[in-house]
Amino acid sequence: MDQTILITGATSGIGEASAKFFASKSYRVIITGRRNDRLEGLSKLLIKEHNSEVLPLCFDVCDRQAVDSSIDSLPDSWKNIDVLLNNAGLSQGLDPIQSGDIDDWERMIDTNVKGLLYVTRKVAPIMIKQGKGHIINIGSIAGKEVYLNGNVYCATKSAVEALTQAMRLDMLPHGIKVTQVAPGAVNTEFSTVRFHGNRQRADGVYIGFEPLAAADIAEVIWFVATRPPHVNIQDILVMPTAQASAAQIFRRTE
Ligand code: NDP
Ligand code: 8X3
Repeated sequence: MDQTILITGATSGIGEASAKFFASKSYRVIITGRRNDRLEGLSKLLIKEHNSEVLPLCFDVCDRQAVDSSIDSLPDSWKNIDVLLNNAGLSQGLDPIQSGDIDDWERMIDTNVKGLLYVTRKVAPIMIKQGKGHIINIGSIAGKEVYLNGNVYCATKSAVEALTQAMRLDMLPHGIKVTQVAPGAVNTEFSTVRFHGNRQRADGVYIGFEPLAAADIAEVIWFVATRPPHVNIQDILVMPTAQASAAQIFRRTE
């Protein structure tokens, strides 16, 4: 075990699946998120199933001080982060701009944009110091195309795409790779969070077609993270076969 990955948002969905995938490949995994019970549970599972080296760190990516102190608290033996998976993110609401909830907008901007920046600002200097590293940002089809009522979520994911490109320029002289993985519809807790816990509405998002599973994206993240040192996949868009664009999903009706 000589490679270390720090995953934000490892308590469910893509982040949790990535923690399992990388642990199964003998990576040392730093798992983070706000729900400590889930971090503890995942930690136990990874140790049991893969005999992994796991370090859970409970913090909110929106809380700049907590980000700083959590990463500062890493023991020296855990500070050599090889891969940063900036995955923590969320959507809140699906409303037109004239009636959207401003608290929803602020949560999305704070988490998807500012949170990603806070974590990157702490980890990038570590990578520069060690002369290697890979930052992988989870974008979205929503960052490439807007869709009806997606307004602020789409804007935050457009920001992730722009920041990925900008980070790549800044990291170029330091040999640090920067990649965006942009998924289409993945069946995780994403829609339940978007609809503020309304499971019925969330389940409706995935009816009539086969969405991606979190494990499908974890496998792609693994692929991009394991290319040879001279190869960087800059941007990868992964969609369900039944999804042609942000808003075009072919649903079968029984
Ligand atoms: P989930 O809701 O299943 O997982 C989101 C993760 O983000 C959770 O682990 C959650 O942990 C964490 N998170 C949210 N807010 C914070 C915060 N303030 N601080 C720390 N962690 C936070 O959704 P997904 O797995 O689907 O989402 C992961 C990423 O994938 C997001 O960036 C999302 O935008 C993106 N994405 C998702 C798609 C989809 O269709 N599902 C498609 C394209 C992109 P906790 O609540 O414990 O803090
Ligand atoms: C998450 C999926 O459908 O909101 O990024 O674009 S979607």
